[in-house]
Amino acid sequence: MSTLDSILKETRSFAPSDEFRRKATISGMEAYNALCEQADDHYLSFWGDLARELITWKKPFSRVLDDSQAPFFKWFEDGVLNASYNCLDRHLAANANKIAIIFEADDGDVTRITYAELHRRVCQFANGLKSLGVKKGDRVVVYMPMGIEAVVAMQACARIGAIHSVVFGGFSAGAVRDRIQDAGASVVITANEGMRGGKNVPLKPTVDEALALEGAESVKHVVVYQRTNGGANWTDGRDVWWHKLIEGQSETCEPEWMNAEDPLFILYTSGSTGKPKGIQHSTAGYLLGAMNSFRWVFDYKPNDVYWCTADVGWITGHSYVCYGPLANAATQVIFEGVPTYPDAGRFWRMIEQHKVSIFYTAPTAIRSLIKLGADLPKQYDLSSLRVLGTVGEPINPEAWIWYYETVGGGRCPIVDTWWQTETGSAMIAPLPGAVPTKPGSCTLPLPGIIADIVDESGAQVEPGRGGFLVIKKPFPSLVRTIWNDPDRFKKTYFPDEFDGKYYLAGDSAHRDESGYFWIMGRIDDVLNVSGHRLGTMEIESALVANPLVAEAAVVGKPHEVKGEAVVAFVVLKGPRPQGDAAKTVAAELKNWVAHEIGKIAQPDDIRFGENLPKTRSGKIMRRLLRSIAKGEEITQDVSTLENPQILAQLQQPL
Ligand code: 7RM
Repeated sequence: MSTLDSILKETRSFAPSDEFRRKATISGMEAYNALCEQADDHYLSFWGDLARELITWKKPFSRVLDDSQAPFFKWFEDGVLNASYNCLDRHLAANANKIAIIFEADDGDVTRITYAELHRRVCQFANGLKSLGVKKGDRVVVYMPMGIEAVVAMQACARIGAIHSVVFGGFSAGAVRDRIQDAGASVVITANEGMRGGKNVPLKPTVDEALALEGAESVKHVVVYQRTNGGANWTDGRDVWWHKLIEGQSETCEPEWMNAEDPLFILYTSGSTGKPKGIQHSTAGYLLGAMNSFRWVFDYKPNDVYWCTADVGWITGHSYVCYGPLANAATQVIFEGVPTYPDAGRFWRMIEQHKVSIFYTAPTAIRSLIKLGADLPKQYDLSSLRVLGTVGEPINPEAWIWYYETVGGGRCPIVDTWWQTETGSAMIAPLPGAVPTKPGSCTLPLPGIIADIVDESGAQVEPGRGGFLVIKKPFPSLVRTIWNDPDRFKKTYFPDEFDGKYYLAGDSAHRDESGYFWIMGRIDDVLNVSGHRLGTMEIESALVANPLVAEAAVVGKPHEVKGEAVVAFVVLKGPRPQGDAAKTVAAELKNWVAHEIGKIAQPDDIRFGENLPKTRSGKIMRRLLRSIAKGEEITQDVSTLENPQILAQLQQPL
């Protein structure tokens, strides 16, 4: 790939208020720069000091990094610890009665649970798992609705040294089977059903179906949490109710003391091709990344009420629900439901009710809430908020400004956090009391993260040019390997093109004159129009800047002259236009893009839908859109698609 042409022009910048900066843990650019310098000058002691300061060790480590088998790096290798001990036990002296979790169910029911109570429940459930024969190193699949029990299940695994593999509750039986099989899981933890948007979602029936498929024979037991009154089909000897399992179990459970490099969990990610990769994380390095980035990126303080809307089925729900907040003894909200039920004011009402001070969500949720009620936040008291965050995809400047003004009241820094399942914790994000933000940019790397943008020879590209986003030094929370497939790990993430030295993120990005990072999309999504390589994100941002447009996704289709032509899939704020009205709006949008960024980026073809095809975690499925743009029949697996019915709309030419 040659370098990319960057066409997005966004010059607004927002520094933290003096008051915010003064109170922040990392206060001002001097403090940020000092940390970066420390990391540059003494990389190993920088990470070693943090690991000693933040983690409670059973036995301290003697060496920070072993890179003799790069890229299979080992951090803090001879240290001994337990992740669940670090999230629970060590808080009991000072914070036993502090609220750990405020759980709001789909129907609005609220449950509060203290650190002491969470600790008791985790210990009991851990003892229950042990009674089923689960031991250190065993793999346990967690297929649960979002709730306290999902966190208990993960923490209980961590406590006894079992490796959890959380599978998002929206995945199909086939996907569940694939993950069970690859991991060789012996136990599945699930619920009879979940509740989302007022509807019951079956879970146990999907597990039954998965276990009836070939390849799932490793599973010996299924633990079933009774979330609703609905029953469940039962396989005697295999299935056991959660409440029966913990009956009579002790409320204490000595943690299994783990080596720093013992796997804490596997989380499967589906890339654009091939079978899902089992991203394997370590115990100590991962925990350090999650814990440290939580306090830096959110400027976390002990009296904050923090809410991350991600499900535990995604890495965000691991690092910034299960591990980061609990390791910091934070109080957090977790939510079972969806942002639009019973109405599009749900998030804002919950922020008001629980006095949320740090709110972390995805751009896709923000855009859909703008579409459904741009003025709704004004009906709620959101004055408790002090930090806002985004994750999962680039946020277009229009949505950013709305989030900043309408939700944050112009008062709250927005932390746009770039990271991946593979990186385990936030890599590029503003420290909110230090780094001024720019709408659409994830700003600067965290201290200790040596990110860069390079061309295919590994040379740094000049400002304004796009290229491959890489991380040039190993860091503690980086993926250790792909479960059962070290060769694929090496080829995918430390390719020979860069002498196996750089971690290749798979995203394209560019940097502006002040060194800020702008993510342009996945490498596979790049367009080549008449020799200009364009990131999808910039054209999408231009489209969304038009007042008529709520959401847009851009892909390429082959073109005789230009190589590739731009095809845009657009969701309007109003109803989906048809016939001549659609043609008129399409012409207007084409002119708009030509005017905003230039003729080169002008779409040849525009399609309108009521929505875009998205994965369950809200990422747009561009490979599907590429097939539609080419007029191909859709043969891809659409089992992870949230809303399959809109494909027909998008297939309709104007
Ligand atoms: C945390 C998460 C990773 C991919 C990543 C990017 C995209 C995530 C941002 C972003 C622009 C961001 N893990 N991505 N965060 N793009 N700005 N702030 O999402 O493994 O599920 O996805 O998501 O392409 O490579 S993930």
